[in-house]
Amino acid sequence: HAADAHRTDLMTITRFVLNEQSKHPESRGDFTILLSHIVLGCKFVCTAVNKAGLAKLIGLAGETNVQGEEQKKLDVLSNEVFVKALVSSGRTSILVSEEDEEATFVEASKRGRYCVVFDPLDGSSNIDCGVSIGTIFGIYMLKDTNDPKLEEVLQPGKNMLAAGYCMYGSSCTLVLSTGSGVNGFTLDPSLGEFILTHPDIKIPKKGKIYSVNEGNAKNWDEPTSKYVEKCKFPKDGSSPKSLRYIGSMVADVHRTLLYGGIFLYPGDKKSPNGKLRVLYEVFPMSFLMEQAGGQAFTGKERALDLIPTKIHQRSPIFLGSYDDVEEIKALYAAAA
Ligand code: AHM
Ligand code: MG
Repeated sequence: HAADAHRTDLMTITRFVLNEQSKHPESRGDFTILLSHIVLGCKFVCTAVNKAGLAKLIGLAGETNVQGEEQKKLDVLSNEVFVKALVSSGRTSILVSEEDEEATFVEASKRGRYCVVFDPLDGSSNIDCGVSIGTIFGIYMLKDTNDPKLEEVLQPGKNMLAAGYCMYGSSCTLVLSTGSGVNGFTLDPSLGEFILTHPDIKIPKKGKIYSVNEGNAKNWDEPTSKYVEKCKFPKDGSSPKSLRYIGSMVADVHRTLLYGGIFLYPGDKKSPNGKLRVLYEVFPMSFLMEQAGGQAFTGKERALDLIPTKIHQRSPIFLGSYDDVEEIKALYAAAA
């Protein structure tokens, strides 16, 4: 049908979340407002990332700006945009960003019910070669708006109200869960709107891909080594898994979510807690995995049960298809 070539009923992310929130009578639209500020940040970063390569090549922005100051690095710029957008939303009280050593406490007049933990531009070492990078975020609800304390964000990931990421790749894709499934939205640049393109994402129960930095194998512990060995030389007659590793968490997790398989950043002898940060990398991605029917494990426990004590704490992480994570859990249980 010719008519099918043009969709006329566009489910934007705002409309989608408004629909979802209307199921909760206590909802006052605050969440929708908060989310629209996060979306604004994502759109800004998307545009900045797309221009980055060009700006360097043809000196669009040049090395220095009119004041003679050096141009801000993309990750620093992205952080500023997110912090300003979140504060001005009037819906946040505490912000934790990968870029800032300390948490930001929002001034009383602009405070709201939510705390946002985020990595404004993850995988930034990939910028200069044009590989996909992303923004990751998690949202907690405050107990007491009048007296926000750091403890509000030092909570297990299962207490998150919502989590998501935006991937700046061949297209700009925002994946979100507010605790009832996972949905993916793609930015339509001509509309400047995120449109629902991946409704109700479910991760395959078992996958054919494993994703890990094998350059660290020398220092791995036994369960991780055994697991990766099994991926390559399965003894049960199944085919070996394929290896895919981009080195950009958002891209590696996005592929895992859509195609299935497992993503791991284990601890090792040199870094017992691995590399990835609990609050704004491990938790949001684990939240999404569980919501999509997968699992997330730290090598010791369900990732979302972990209680962080520091805002920039790290943890080993194994996440992905239910059956694949089940295997690594069994290996750690056997080694304990
Ligand atoms: P970053 O916050 O410095 O960008 O580091 C985080 C990134 C993740 O996106 C990715 O999963 C990981 O580092 C890759 O690390 P490695 O290069 O050690 O494999
Ligand atoms: Mg990061």
